[in-house]
Amino acid sequence: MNYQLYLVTNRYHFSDDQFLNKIDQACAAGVTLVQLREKEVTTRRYYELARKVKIITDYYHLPLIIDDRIDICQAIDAAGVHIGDAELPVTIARRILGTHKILGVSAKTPAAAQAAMRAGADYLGVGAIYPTTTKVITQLTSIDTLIAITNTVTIPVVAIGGITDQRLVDLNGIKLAGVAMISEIMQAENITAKVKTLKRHLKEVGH
Ligand code: 3NM
Repeated sequence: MNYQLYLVTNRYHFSDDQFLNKIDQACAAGVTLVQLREKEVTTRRYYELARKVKIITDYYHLPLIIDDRIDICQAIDAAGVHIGDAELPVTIARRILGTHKILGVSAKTPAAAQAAMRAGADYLGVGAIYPTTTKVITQLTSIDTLIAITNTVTIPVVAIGGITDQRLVDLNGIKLAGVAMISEIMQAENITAKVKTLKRHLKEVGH
């Protein structure tokens, strides 16, 4: 798994075609994995969108992670699931998923990160590192806490929340597997140019 530049989706006001097009552009330009993140949609709608997104990620040989929903992940044979505190406990999610699917878990403290790792998480999402304009229930997690988490776990850590191209320099030297972004990529005027710039700057700051 390559977590370097993790695109998390948000549909905003986009039509399905626009939404899928944006994901396609981001994949073509170099994001390394994609998470389909849907809230407040029916199961059928989530499933149909997931199927369409998986056709794109399969084309680019990129893993697709499904936010929250183990059943949707299994229904479309996605690479894995990302869960937070409001979902099933990590051990139960792992038991249902089996060992071949990726299980990502949100963690905001070193203790929670340790617990998630021991319970079977494959990677951790840590945030929100900066205030985010995206509709999400979270709280800020300081850079110091992010560093403490990277120092206490042996699984990959991905930073999320308000991360922009300009802020990548702040993450210089932190043992991250990658960065996850919604608005910086989904809302970019030119997604291809944005993703290419992000990739270049990630390399410059050692990620
Ligand atoms: N999870 P943006 S912050 C989906 O803190 C998500 O766990 C977060 O969106 C967490 O890149 C967040 O637009 C939103 O700030 C990320």
